[in-house]
Amino acid sequence: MRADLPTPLAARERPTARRATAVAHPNIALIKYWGKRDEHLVLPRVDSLSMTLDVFPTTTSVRLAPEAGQDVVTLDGRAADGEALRRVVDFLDLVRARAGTTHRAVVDSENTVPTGAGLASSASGFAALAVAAAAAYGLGLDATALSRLARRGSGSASRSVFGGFVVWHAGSGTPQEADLGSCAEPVPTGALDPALVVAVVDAGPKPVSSRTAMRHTVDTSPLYEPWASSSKADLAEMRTALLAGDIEAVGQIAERNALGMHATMLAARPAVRYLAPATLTVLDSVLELRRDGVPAYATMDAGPNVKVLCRRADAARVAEAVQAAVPAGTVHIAGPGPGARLSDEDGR
Ligand code: 2P0
Repeated sequence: MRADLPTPLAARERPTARRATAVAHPNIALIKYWGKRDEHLVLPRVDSLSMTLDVFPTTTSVRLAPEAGQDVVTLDGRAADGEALRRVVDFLDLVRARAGTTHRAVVDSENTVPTGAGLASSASGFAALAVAAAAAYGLGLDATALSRLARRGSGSASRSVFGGFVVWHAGSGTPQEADLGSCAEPVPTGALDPALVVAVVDAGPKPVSSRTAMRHTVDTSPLYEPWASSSKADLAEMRTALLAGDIEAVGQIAERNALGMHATMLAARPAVRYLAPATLTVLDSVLELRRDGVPAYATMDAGPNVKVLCRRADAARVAEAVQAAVPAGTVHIAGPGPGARLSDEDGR
């Protein structure tokens, strides 16, 4: 008996090894996402709006490894463990459930953004993972479905699936209905030639994850609900300002929305404070630019770094002023960037 020959059934069961690589860029919210209504489904309490950047891409490859007993995840050349590994494995479990397979994967992800520095590495990371994993497992999803899927890895990743200015709808109704409705889409804009000057004043990891901080803020901050309702009005005004190509209005709305979000955290009990002395130094330099007639407006995320919105034509001057304010910091100029996409690294 030739027991070593594969039977037709065994041959059928052997999957086609699939591999895909995707690239995604981070995004910076001008109307912030802060607070969830459903932790498991990653449903936000508020709509948010962002600009996808053309700097700091994440490249992620996913290779199905049917022979493997567990997922192998490498982040920036190091084996992932703990919370980072758990989040990737949970995400792959979701993809596997949809693909109807239990095959493990080998994931390799390279970030060019300083991880954990409040520069949204989880947005580019999970957007790239969603696109690569969906392709490797053969899900055949369109961009909207990819955005919905990326959201489950990290909320802000739903926005990085699209390029340029993007709105992420909170979704409404039952959790199941909101799960369907909560995805991102591009936002129409008028003539706008924007830049975001990114001032990295501290590239170290943040003391509290945004996931933990937003939960704590929703649970304890008396300022959370007022901010969330004013954020709705901010979003409506932001859409009008973008359509009009009015960079000053866009900047004013973004700055007040971000400062309001930080106010909710400062009022949490106990307070969560991401803003550092160097953050305020940059904010002062932005005020000074405005006094000198340069439209420049600041926004900050879950970290001390500052992103300054301005006209592309003013970006070099803004970068110079910000760099002079924080000589020890690193300053980058970003423009609007592309949505997440498969790369042709795999011969596509
Ligand atoms: C934003 N941030 O809109 C806001 C502003 C930080 C401050 O999205 O828990 O890493 O994975 O959904 O996406 C950071 O939150 O949080 C974030 P999870 P995520 O960009």
